[in-house]
Amino acid sequence: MKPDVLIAGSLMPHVMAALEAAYTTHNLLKAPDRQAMLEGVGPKARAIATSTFDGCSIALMDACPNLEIVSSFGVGVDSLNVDHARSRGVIVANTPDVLNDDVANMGVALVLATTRNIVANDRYVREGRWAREGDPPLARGIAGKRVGIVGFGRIGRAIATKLGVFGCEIVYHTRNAQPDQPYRHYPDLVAMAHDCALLVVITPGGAATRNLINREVMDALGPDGILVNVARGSVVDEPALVAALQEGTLGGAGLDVFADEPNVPEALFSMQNVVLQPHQASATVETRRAMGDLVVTNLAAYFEGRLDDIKRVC
Ligand code: NAP
Ligand code: 8YV
Repeated sequence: MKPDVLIAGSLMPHVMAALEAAYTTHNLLKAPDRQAMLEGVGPKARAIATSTFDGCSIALMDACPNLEIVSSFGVGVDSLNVDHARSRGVIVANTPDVLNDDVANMGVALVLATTRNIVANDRYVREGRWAREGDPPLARGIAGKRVGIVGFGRIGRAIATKLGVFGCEIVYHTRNAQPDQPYRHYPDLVAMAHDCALLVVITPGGAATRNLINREVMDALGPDGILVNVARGSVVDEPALVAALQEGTLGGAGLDVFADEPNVPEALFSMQNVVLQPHQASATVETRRAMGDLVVTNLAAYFEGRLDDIKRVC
């Protein structure tokens, strides 16, 4: 008999097709009465397939008393209640590594877009201002600049390698130093911000990193400093960021993620020194396909008893 799998997140068509072929699926997102579906199907569901975006609430897990595994689309697990899953002995599988390159590329793209005024200058040309007013102000280079990476895991290290090619001096902040890395570790984030021209944030979200980038960190980065966030909106104190940009105590920002997506503080819209993205760091055809494949292969590894092949956080 095929295992019963609850679909609790919006998944790509190729993922849905593979899951529907291998399991008896129950799509909560399409249920006319979600509660009724949960009451009927919850007790027999052995797996939940979801995404970082849609998450997996404690109530959803607990509506599935025989749950064995949650397989999620995305590397971030801040929306998946991992501690609760662990306490129940439920495996939480995610999609690490396959997105490192594209997420790191977005970090690099935001570094270049903010320092070189790419978006503001694009508008300058389209609005006919180049012809009317002449060249825009000079931008800033990044060769020789010190860039602090906040969070130095799979993606943070990929960003370091890529920015190294541009001649940046890389330093990093994490809770634990990584002695095998050739870069300076700063245990003190404010001290690192003070010494850097740019910060690139790529930690997990969740309680441990909430508002890690606070006003003190932004002030240390300073009026010429640039903050790039490809981690989670929750890692940056967003009202403090808006205030620092409005007051000119922070030089600019490149933001892929926000505290209350898809809502973005309107004050940012008119700022020429800010580049905004709608949470697109992993959003390429290639990477999203690979992430989707991993949602499927993680479940297959579990149900085929190949537990060592599961990409999992618990
Ligand atoms: P990872 O390999 O687990 O690395 C996480 C890094 O963050 C580690 O170096 C860790 O070091 C550090 N860290 C954790 N808590 C910290 C804290 N309180 N203070 C300072 N550093 C801390 O994760 P990854 O695969 O690189 O992914 C990182 C995150 O990127 C994901 O969790 C996700 O939220 C985000 N992400 C965003 C997008 C997007 O679309 N924008 C796409 C993919 C991922 P220590 O444990 O030593 O502190
Ligand atoms: C996706 C992400 O946008 O992997 C993550 O943690 O934030 C992104 O890759 C997200 O997973 C979509 O649900």
